[in-house]
Amino acid sequence: MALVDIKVPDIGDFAEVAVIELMVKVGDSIKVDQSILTVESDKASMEIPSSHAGVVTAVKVAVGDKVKEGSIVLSLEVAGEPAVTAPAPAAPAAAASAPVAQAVAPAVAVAAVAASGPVEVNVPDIGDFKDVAVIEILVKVGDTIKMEQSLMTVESDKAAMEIPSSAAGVLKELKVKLGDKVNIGDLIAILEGASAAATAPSAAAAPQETASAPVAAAIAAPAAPAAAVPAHAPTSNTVGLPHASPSVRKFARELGVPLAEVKGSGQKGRITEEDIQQFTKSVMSGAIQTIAAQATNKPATASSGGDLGGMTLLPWPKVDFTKFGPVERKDLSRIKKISGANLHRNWVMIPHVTNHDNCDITDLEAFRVQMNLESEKAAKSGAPSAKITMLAFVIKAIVAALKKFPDFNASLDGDQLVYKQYYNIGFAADTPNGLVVPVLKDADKKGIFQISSEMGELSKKARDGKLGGGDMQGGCISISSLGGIGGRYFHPIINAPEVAILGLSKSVMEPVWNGKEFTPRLMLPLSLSYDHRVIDGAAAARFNAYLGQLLSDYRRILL
Ligand code: CAO
Repeated sequence: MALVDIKVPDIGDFAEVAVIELMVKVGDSIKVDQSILTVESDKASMEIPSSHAGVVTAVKVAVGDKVKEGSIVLSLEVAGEPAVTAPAPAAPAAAASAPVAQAVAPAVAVAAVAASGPVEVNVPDIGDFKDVAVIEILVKVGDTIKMEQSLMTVESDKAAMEIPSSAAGVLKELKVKLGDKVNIGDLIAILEGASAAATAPSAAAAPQETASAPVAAAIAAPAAPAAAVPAHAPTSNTVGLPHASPSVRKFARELGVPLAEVKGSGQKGRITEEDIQQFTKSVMSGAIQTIAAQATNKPATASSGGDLGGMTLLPWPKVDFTKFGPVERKDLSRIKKISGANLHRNWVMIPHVTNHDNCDITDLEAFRVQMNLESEKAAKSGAPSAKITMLAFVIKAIVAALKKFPDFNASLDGDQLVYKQYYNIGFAADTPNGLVVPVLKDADKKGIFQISSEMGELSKKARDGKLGGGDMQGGCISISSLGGIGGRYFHPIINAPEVAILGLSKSVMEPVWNGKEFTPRLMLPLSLSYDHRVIDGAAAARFNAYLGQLLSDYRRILL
């Protein structure tokens, strides 16, 4: 046993952040990457994970303290470690599990600074974040927006941040909706009768704070002067808006609890997990009704069932399992929590249909085995060698099928389809912490050996928990292969915003009628789930049949 000090990791551009929530106490056993406290700047809150597993012997900070990168926050008794001061967890880009946040300066208003003209509000500099999801919209069309008022909350898998407006005026149009992904520069709102950031008193009034605040990039519209952007992130522009950490917001969303209706018991009215639980209990017991339920006169949380976006759901069964025998409780892993939420959304929002087919891979498997034998022999005489996998052949074949059926290489974006002209293939990888989907990039430009070797590297990174955000982005279609494990056909869930996913099951020798007799053939089951809003059943059957033809006679790929 040794004592290890746990420090605040790289928290981006923040100089100092306030501790707003302690999530562990002396005596707690904690795991690596478990969130230990929540810190908050004036714009983003983030959870700080532990770099080590062990038992907490001392908590070195209190709620309200200010901390920065390198501040010691906990002492842990760690098994089998020399007494050290633990290095802070690696910077976010290097460690997928470290929290990351950038202060969000006000959304950038561009175009006219004139008092009455329309003003476009764009996503400001949000640091390294890409494709952050809009999880809350805090205003509605017709609202009078104040300078620096928060317009919406966006969330990555690590931090939630509010996007403030850099202009005042009446909200004429919202350009995003819940669930949309946004990036720096994206247009999010149009204000009318606006005065833009150039006139913001806070921009001029707080020079000292300005010096230490991150500077937002101004995104200029063509032929329009970019409005001056206050570099200081405002401090008290969220009056009346709920304050809660990312995990509490997520918890509330999972239960369908409207955060705006929950009274926070934490510091400065911050909403805690207990507040959400208490609110849920009160709704379930009928002590209170949500505003939505009052409107429809029905109970309305996910846990209570009720009216959930038109679906009437039964309450989740609440069982005291200990009545039936001993049990052990374990927290869901971070990956399981993230993938679970994604799978749930995709399952509920995408009308899935799955087309099942078989294809004859007897010759292809014989070729693969022969190539691997030759490779092994070559390796014995010192030549470079690599094992080639069936999945690599399927990836190459699926690229050919995507080229023939471009609808499968599309994504829905509102009323439009985005047709991709690149071929990045995701593959589900089973890891000790849960399911992840690394993406093999530019598969059309790579040969079978290179695909096999890159897949091997990505799978290893996945198992070691070392995949970076970029390794899991940009997929066109995904493959979920359970072939090495077993089973006969399944119904894979589409990885939005992709429109299809191919499931592979275990290939087996089967008697196949060739017109004259039954012959033993190695048959690979293909289960193609598709988004029926984009792909018709006939197209899916054709895609699967074509893929089968390619795998049955790989020469066809050259045609
Ligand atoms: N039929 C029969 N055997 C198969 C097969 C198939 N369709 N596909 C692979 N195999 C065999 C291989 O021949 C290999 O056997 P040998 O070791 O004897 O050569 C073994 O299974 C392992 O195959 P592999 O090393 O080629 O690995 P893979 O390409 O099949 O899979 C990966 C790689 C990362 C996809 C896999 O490790 C994995 O994580 N699979 C699970 C994916 C998953 O969880 N999907 C569900 C998601 S939805 O809930």
